[in-house]
Amino acid sequence: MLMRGGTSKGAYFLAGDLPADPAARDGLLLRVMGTPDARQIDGIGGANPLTSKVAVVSPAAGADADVDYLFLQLGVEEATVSDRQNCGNLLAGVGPFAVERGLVEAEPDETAVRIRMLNSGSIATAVFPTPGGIVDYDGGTAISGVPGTAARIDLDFAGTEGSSCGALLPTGRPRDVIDGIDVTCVDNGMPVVVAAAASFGVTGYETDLSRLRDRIQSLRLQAGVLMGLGDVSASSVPKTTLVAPPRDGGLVCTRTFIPLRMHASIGVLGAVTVATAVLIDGAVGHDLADLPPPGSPLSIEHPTGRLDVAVELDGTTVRRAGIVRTARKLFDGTVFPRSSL
Ligand code: NQM
Repeated sequence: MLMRGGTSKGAYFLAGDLPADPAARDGLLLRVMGTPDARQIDGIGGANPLTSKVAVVSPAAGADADVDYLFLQLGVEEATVSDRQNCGNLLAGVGPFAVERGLVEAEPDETAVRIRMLNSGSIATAVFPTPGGIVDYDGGTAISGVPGTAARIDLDFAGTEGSSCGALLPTGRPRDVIDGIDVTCVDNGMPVVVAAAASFGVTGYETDLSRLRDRIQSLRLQAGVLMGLGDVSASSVPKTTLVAPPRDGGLVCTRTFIPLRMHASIGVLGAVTVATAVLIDGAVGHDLADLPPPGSPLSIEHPTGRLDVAVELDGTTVRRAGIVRTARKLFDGTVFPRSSL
């Protein structure tokens, strides 16, 4: 099934429909997407990392979840398949997909699905409308980066701290210096290196920062080692987020690199992680942020609007993280991958 999940788009599969061997599965998925090719002309990928994504869903192996969700990020020009990051955007489609495929029985009004995110082991709960036991994708909720409105999907996260790195502040410090630039290395669902836009000599409000590519790569390669991720030259994490003072009533303004292209907006768990960093005393961004009263949404400004997240901290312990998204079923059918890479 092809679905839009939040501001991403991807192919959703039942795990049982894919080869069990990860190498065979990854080879098949590359051919499904049309990777490697800048235009992905011979596959169903959309020539961008945000539309070159796969969700693999299966009945839950443990009693603490209803379904298991493995996220795979495919390269566009490079033949890479990575399970080293979560995707909170495709996550928005997992609950509806589980109902559509009969893995979860819908309630008559709204349905809550507990989803184990296999990439990190953490659990998310998705709540979405299912009037009469059928998923309703239509509704009045707008999210920046997606035209029109759709049904609201509430996502609540548990245990996202240190999802890939083992600790919220993987270096043990709220601030490090790399290449002479102050950074905060942080992971509350997504490994991110946060740096002030000004320390790169830019405002952080630009729409094209491709000129920073080499400096971003140098920063993230060194940060990857400090964060315990090892050699990240072929990995989609850590991401890098440049922060600047808000200029649209939000918490902070961001420009995010995934890992080297600029994101059209910002990822869900990326936004949760950046908001978390900014709340921490001594972290990069804390001083330039406009902190709202406790309990208010934290609005992350990005190139195409704002993304509101909820994060509550107790020192450096995360008490709560959540977000509102939408998703839509776009197509359900048979894909015909080419026979070899
Ligand atoms: O941060 C893009 C996206 C993402 C990931 C990325 C995501 C998240 O916008 O949870 O959703 O950071 O590569 O889908």
